[in-house]
Amino acid sequence: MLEKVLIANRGEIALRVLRACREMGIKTVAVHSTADRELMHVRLSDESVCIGPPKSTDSYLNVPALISAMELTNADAVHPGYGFLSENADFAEQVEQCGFIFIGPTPETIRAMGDKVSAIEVMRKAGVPTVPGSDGPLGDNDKENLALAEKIGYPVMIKAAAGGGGRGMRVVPNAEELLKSIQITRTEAKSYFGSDVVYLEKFLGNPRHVEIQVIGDGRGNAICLGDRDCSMQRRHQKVVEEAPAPGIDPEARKKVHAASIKACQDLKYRGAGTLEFLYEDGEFFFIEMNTRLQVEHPVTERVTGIDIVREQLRIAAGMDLSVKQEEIEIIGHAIECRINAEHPETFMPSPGKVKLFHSPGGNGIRVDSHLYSGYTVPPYYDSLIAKLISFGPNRDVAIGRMQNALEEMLVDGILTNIPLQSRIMRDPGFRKGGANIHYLEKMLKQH
Ligand code: MV4
Repeated sequence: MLEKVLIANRGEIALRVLRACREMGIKTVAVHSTADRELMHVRLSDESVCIGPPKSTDSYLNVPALISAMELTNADAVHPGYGFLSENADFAEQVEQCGFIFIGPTPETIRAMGDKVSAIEVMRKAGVPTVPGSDGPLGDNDKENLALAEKIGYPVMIKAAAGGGGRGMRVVPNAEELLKSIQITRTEAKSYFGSDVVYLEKFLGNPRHVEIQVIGDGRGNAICLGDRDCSMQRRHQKVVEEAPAPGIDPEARKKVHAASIKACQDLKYRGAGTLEFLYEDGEFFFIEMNTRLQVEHPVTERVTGIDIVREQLRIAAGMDLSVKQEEIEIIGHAIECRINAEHPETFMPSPGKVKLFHSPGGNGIRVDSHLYSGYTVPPYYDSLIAKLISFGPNRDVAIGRMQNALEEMLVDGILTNIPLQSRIMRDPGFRKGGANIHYLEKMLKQH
């Protein structure tokens, strides 16, 4: 097993990783900025290193500082959590070149999936269904591009190969707009990501965002832990996630799970990963792959009984996956509400001192949070302060338990989106299940 893991992250996910390490007898090193000395996981870790000033570019994204901290503390491995350097192939490469273990896929895999054009090609070759489109980068031949878009059918979308998560993309309603849109997206892509490579896809008007959790051992063995629905989002920020995705066509689901496993086997994928799909009219279309642990991993853990972080640590140590595909069963339903320190209506961040924190509980409730009474939420980082995860034998019970938990939870001193989450749990469109990616933003406009 690994002896000592450095946790290159902060907040709830740093605490989540620390808990898994401690359970497994692995020593932990916390790294933190000067604004994060009071973090819960810093108190609980075996050692801690201050890696820089509050700004994340100077601390949590500071590669030399992180590698120095690994050397200083004699850590074996680094867990990047999500965000920050978690999908940075150059970081993973430097970690390995310095003789340490990166807890995640190889730098080559991270790089291949970071380029959306190459990710789509890899998946298509493995038999994963993709969105009809250019099947490669767009060239500079206007006639060919017009012919391609005509064949695919408008509206189409132009996306940056180096983009993702909603940045560097544009909907094109008709042929008149195509060439101009390609140019604009290229220019934006060049300035945002340093690459002007773009590709084209058919635009899906009302899809759901359904993603599939996979884990590979890096030697060609891979398992699928089922799917999650993350359609409840605002401005590309997920608000509620659930597992399994409700109301999915069983045949389509079986096929896409099998294809996702096959892709991970072909890739010799190492670690935890998520294949993102759009789901519309009973069909799945792959769009991107995330090569990291995701915020919403607990809903999958709850319905499978598998500890995903434990699997990540085992795989990093060269061990086998702890379960076979035949042993994996999806039981019941889990929902996650992201609790943010923000105004429930304006979404303005609301950092500050938490005068009182009371965590909810009861049957089927999990709370992943680094909050405690007296903690000050700093203004420099994302506003996620807790994840409330409810479980039940079915979706209705999970919703009922979530409603109780939202009412029990107390966070005094700062504003939170708890009232918004309660409103979502009461909303008939959410309660029906299967709302699409536009539902929440439309719901918010009504009020
Ligand atoms: C799309 C799409 C419709 N058609 N691709 C947005 C984030 C990035 N991961 C991909 N995104 C989309 N790609 C095609 N061909 C609509 C979106 C999209 C979206 C996707 C998932 C979750 C929320 C979204 C919100 C707006 C647009």
